[in-house]
Amino acid sequence: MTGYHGKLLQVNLNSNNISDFVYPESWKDDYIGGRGFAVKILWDQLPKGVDPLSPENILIFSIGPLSGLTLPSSSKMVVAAKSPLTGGYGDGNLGTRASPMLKKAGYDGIIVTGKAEYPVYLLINNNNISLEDARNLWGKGTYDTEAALEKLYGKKAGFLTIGQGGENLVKYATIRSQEGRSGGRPGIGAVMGSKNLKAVVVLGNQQLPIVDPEGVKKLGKEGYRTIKKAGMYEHWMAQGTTMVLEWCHETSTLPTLNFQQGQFSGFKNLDGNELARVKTTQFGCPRCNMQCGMVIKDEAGKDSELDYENIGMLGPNLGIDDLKKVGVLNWLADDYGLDTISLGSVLGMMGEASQHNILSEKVNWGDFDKFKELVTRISFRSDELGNLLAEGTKRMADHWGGDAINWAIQVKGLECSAYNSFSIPGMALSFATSPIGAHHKDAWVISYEINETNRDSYEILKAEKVIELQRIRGGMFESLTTCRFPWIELGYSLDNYPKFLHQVTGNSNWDLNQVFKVADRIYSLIRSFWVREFHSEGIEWNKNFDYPPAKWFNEELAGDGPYKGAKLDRTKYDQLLMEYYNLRGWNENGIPKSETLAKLDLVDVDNYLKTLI
Ligand code: PTT
Ligand code: SF4
Repeated sequence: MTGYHGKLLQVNLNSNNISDFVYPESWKDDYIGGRGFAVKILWDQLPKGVDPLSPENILIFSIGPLSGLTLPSSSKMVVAAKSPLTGGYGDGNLGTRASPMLKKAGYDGIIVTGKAEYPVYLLINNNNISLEDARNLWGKGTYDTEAALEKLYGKKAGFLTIGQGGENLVKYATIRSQEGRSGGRPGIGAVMGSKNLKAVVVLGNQQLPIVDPEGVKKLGKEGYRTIKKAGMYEHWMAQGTTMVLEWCHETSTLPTLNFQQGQFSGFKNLDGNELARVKTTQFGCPRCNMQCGMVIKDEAGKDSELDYENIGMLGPNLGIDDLKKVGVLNWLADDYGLDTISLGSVLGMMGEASQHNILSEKVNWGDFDKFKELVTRISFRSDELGNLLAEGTKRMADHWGGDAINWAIQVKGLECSAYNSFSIPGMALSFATSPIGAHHKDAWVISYEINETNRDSYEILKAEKVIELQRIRGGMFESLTTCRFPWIELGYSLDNYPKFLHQVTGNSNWDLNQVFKVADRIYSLIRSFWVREFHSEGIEWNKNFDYPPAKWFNEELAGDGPYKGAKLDRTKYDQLLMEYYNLRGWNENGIPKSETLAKLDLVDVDNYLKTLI
């Protein structure tokens, strides 16, 4: 009983071989779980230079020592692989019943390699593991797939599914779960599709490996009570993440018309107040009392679950000011299993290309019907345009050439989430140095930057804050693996997490500093993975990969508002980036230095990198 099962389930779809992967004891202290285990497996086991959509790629479902326990918002799971969108490390984090179920089934994760001869789903029922025929599910959306599996295995099972987007290898296809959650923005759903794996079903009822169950129960109960008593709890329960939309408009950071502008005249039709007015129900991930899944009846009569990112990217970014129409695009993305952020960015780029008259086929801002038609053409790659848009904004820019790179709002190929950062250098740095390509999840520094610093300055404290947040959010929460919302939204103290770790594992050495050292190890290993994979393509890693979207340097923020005309300064950004590297112990190309890797007990990784550079 050590807080872990000590093994991951290993499934080879080429041979149908199913076995246990017993990992070294040291991984628990060195990588904790979740993202930490995922990158360690990819570094150790993935042959370099593998095509992400080939059978050789490794698909990982990884939980952590706190996953699924009765403590606040614990039912998260990391899904990871080499990304088909970026060619580097890719992962996502979704709330799913598969997380507690996998723990109860006796595994700390699942490793999938190979490609099944025909579509299958993986069925895990404690120690009974099988691959089942999924040919009758192939071609179905995620809602119907989950409903069909639920009929067979009941509501208590955990489900992970892909839709037609994953089947057709759309490069930003995600994995979906429990009729509302979606994870794996950098195309982890496409990796699942490339393996002919339609779904994973998990059922378990074994005892959990906790050293001090009574202690966890007590601290967990206190946690739920603390969260309910938080001053913002009621407001959060009314609006969830959508409460930030109005703030983004006010601060000129709302992505509008493909990030050309930062304010949207129709924002009141889409903000948290409007959502609270029209929402029909709300739900949460298992083990959570914060229920941020806000559901509305969309224009087509479907139940559509909306978060801020979905609304920002499919509303203002496309010039659509009707929540029920946004709901339709969001529902389709959920059913096809596409990431709404990248989808909104791809559609926005199409809108901007049309604005510049470079295409024979056009879409006008606000043209809901046309955007809706494009979502389906993308999901099925049904024609030349749909096929191109399925590749993401970076490849669209390569294809169109000329100024198109200014319309691709991405870093390393992954599209930016819904925070327009023309005049926000710290947030730009956060997007640029996120370990999976542009995503706000590792360091949402924007509210600190706007509220507590000189907004458009390039002070070193911004680089420090980005790293602090990356350690907490990208390191701690992604490896534990629990939801970060109790802390970030309602102030649940970070100090609770090492306490839980101690109670679960029996290791009394855990404190925040120890956790942050693991976070730094994970970051440097992920960076080394990118360097290795790019090198295998003949590309030498350099600082240009850590630059925010070209638009924020090359154009000025348009539209209304006090920040009209703002843009980033390349020389100052460069200095901020160097300060970031310096603080991380990485060299001027953004590659971890030998002494840094030695301090993080990654000498083997250093030795390997020395053979490349
Ligand atoms: C996350 C990204 C986000 S982040 C959102 S809304 W957000 C979008 N949601 C999508 C969706 O829905 N459907 C869809 N088809 N595509 C979507 N793409 C977008 O995906 C998510 C919540 C949210 S809501 C956030 S911030 C927090 N993220 C956490 C995280 O990353 N780690 C962690 N330890 N805790 C977190 N808690 C919060 O979880 P990706 P989810 Mg998602 C419908 O996974 O790939 O990281 O993309 O996980 O279960 O849906 O919860 O304003
Ligand atoms: Fe899931 Fe939201 Fe709860 Fe986090 S706060 S666990 S995303 S319902």
